[in-house]
Amino acid sequence: MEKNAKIFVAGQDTLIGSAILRQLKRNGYVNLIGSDQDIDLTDNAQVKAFFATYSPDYVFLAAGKSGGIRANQKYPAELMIDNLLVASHVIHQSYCHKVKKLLYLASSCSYPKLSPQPMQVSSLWTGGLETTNEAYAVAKLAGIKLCQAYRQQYNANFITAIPANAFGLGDDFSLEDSHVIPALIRKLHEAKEGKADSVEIWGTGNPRREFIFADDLADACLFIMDRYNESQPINLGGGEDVSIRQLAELIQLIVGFEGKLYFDATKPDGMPLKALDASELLELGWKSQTSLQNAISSTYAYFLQSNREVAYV
Ligand code: GFB
Repeated sequence: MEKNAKIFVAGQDTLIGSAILRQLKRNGYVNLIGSDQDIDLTDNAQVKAFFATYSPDYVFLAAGKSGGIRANQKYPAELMIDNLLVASHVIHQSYCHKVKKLLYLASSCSYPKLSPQPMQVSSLWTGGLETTNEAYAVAKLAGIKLCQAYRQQYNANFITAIPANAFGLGDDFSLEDSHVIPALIRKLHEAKEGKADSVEIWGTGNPRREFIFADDLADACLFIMDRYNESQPINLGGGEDVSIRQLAELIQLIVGFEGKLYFDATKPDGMPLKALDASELLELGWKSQTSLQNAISSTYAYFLQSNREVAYV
């Protein structure tokens, strides 16, 4: 991407979209469009008008609602329709306005529940999905297929990527609907403040997940925007997987909560293991910069800072 290219990040208010925007600014991209726009990407007329006005050269498609395991169980229709609409509108308008290149971000839950691990792109579409997030995963798979279809029929350079479970600055720290890392940061912090004896962690603690810091993920997105041009998705990961128990203990240490962790096995575990085979990305020369421990510490610092700001309002 040329430094003065017109770049549109769809989903600037999302964890990943906001991290991509930060990374673009850090790397000297000056023509970032749409940052002051309040467009509803689920509304086709608004997306059409936006593309007609700004005609971006490059698009990062990191929009669409997402949530953790409970949010996926509670709002499958909302998550699915939002992601389908956003992807359809942005991908189609990118084609209509001859966008040079588009990167669509899918999700690791697009892989079949029982994929061989670490998950390879060849496992996509080979088996049943994890039921807790099936609706969202189908919408994400549709986004991948739509990009491939525009490439096949119109030769559009639309690429797709599958990130590991992302977390970081600007995350959603709600107790019920967020992903595990922000949820545990908040739970353990509040338990420390309230001098609680124990904290409840959902599930058995046995599932394993690979996580990626959103700022590292953003760096990988810019990296592949410059180097990757294939139809098949590319995995964005490369870290090690940890069990939810190990993760909870690490967050406990960082937060400084001295009570006990209680694992509630009546709550869902979700997929037993989600780790990505990122060898293609690593062979291209990308490496993540931030250790899990440092990334969680930064996210905790962000949480404390935003808590303070909320308290002063
Ligand atoms: O992050 P999470 O909601 O996403 O949960 P998934 C990961 C694991 O952490 C599950 C456990 O085994 C949860 O049961 N966990 C323990 C908790 N305590 C908590 C807690 O307080 N909150 C949360 N949220 N989890 C999501 C998908 O699955 O992954 C989405 O539902 C998306 O569709 C995302 O793809 C990347 O990894 O299980």
